[in-house]
Amino acid sequence: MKQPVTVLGLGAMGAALARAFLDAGHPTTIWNRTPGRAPELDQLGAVRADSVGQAVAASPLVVVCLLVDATVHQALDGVDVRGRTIVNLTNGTPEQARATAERFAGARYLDGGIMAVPEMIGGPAAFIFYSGPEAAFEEHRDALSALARPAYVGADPGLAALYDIALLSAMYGMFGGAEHALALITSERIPASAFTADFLLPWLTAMLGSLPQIADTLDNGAAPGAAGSNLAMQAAAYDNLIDAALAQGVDPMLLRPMGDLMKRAVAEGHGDEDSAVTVRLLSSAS
Ligand code: FVH
Repeated sequence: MKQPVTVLGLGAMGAALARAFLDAGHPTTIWNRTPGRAPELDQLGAVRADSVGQAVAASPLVVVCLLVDATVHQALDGVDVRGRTIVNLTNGTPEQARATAERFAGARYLDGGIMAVPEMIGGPAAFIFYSGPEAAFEEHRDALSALARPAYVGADPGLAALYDIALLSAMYGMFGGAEHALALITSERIPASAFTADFLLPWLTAMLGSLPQIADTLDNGAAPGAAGSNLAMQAAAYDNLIDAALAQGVDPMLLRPMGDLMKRAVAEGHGDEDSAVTVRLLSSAS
């Protein structure tokens, strides 16, 4: 008999999580603010609770996947969570996660960050960060493995959100660059699909290969100078990116901050270093 689980929230992601638990054979109780959402789960054997309190009472493991942090507090306001393990997979900040952990002090609270879109849940590429009491994570590791590869990152409940937001920030920065590239290319009516397959994806993949070197510089403090692509050279060429965008009628709003940061690094005497120095400038900004 697999461990019974409850899923609160049956949006695109919550429904995918519930489906993965059902596929793995977990007796699954579901609840959603708007009744009747994700009707396919009923055919798969889910038990639909009439109230959030009834749903929480049904299982020792309660997975919450609502829109934002405030909705978690609204939905669970006044609900008795004592004796439950609450796993909150709703997107939020580290500070929100720590505050929510205090709010659920009567329960064991794990915060999580889902690194997947709904279609990836239950598949090999999906992973989920967890943080909070390690014993609670270990007790439920098997059940949580039905959703995605679990990655426990520490006892501080804010850590999973920090990892999550770090990866989302990297993704949005990368997409911002790619979207700008596509705006340039389509400004000349060049087909976006062929450009993406033949050049954009291979180029980004190759360039991502420089990340371990930057990370090594950050970890080990050594900044021996950039091998073949120092910051002074990059900053000098960067004006061309802005000028070309303007000439093509493309707004360079996504590119400008990166150029400003590189120029600052050069002005502060780091022209012969690699991009690790810009990480340090960002970290010291606050
Ligand atoms: N979908 C994705 O690609 C991403 C992947 C990474 C993780 N995110 C986060 O997952 C959370 C849920 O996202 P979702 O895709 O399920 O979102 P929706 O389909 O919009 O469903 C939202 C659910 O939240 C319920 N809800 C909203 N407000 C309240 C409230 N005040 N009280 C109770 N429930 C509430 C909503 O219920 P209803 O509108 O059907 O009544 C849905 O169940 C999210 O944090 C993503 O950032 C997804």
